[in-house]
Amino acid sequence: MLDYKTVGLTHEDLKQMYKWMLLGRKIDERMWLLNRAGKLPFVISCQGQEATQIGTYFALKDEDILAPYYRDLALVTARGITAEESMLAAFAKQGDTSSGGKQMPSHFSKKDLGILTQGSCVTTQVLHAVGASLSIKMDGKKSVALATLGEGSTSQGDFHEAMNFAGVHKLPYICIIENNKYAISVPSHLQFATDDLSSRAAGYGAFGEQVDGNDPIAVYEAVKRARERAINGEGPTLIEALCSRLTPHSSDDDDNYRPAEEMKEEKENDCIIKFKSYLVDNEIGDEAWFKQLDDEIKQEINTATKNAEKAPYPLPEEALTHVYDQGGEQNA
Ligand SMILES: Cc1ncc(C[n+]2csc(CCOP(=O)(O)OP(=O)(O)O)c2C)c(N)n1
Repeated sequence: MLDYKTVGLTHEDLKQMYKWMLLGRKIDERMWLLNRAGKLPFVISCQGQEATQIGTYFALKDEDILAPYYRDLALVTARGITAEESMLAAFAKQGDTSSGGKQMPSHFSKKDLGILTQGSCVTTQVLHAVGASLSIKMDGKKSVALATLGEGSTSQGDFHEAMNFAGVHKLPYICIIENNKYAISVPSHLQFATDDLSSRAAGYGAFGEQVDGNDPIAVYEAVKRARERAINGEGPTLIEALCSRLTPHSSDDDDNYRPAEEMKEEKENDCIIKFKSYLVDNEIGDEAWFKQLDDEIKQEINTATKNAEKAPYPLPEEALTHVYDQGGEQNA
């Protein structure tokens, strides 16, 4: 773990980081329970990727635009989508911020928070974020647009087109690959032939860097520097964060295709456990603090679950809302 003192983070920052990582993890775990109890149709996890997401969150400012992907539960929760709103989306209820309960779960978006709406085709979000970064540049604003995606998604044409365009126009764009080493069941060596993905940045005229995605401090540092370069007009950055995926791809599959030994290693490398030990070793959090946090989070998730479960479904008359612009030509 990178030494927090070298990057200017305080004890309070580190506690906040841990809190957001844990909240993301616990909402996710609850969703799996609800899925196995037959209450939620589908879950796709952030588990193992919380350190990357929260390190990223901490390096950004409210005015930055986010185009996340379906595993970014911890990131969007820290940004302001509440546990209850995520539960409403998972239960397909009216209060879901992305579509009023009509989109698949984990298609995070909330306009007020600068979280762009997303499609189900992987990698489309990188183009949306590059478009946002072009508008930021044209408006002369001092902010950035950031997209995340899995390493398998970098095989899509959209990824290369987005990076190339951002490099050519020196856009304030940050792309984070959350490399969890699998695209559903396809391992890295069948996804790309290079040793790493960050070195591709040179070919796009971007800055590239690989970081330990299980270390939120290292990710924070890398994204902070990327943001500074972007604001200074130095163009885009491609960050490859090496993450662990602690669950199957989604609640619809199992992970029989992964060797047991590999899964054991991933679990030993669990970013939440490692970060907790770091806080304990550095005397930043004691047992009483961890216990209180666990209790608060449990309470928050219990309330979110209960409220979402009893919330109303979208009405049949809403079938065409949130599809086209309200009052727009296509919204007959
Ligand atoms: C264009 C497109 N092709 C295929 C899919 C089906 N699909 C959904 S997630 C996924 C795997 C993506 O893997 P990766 O980008 O590595 O992300 P991870 O889920 O591992 O985080 C695929 C193939 C899709 N949604 N969109």
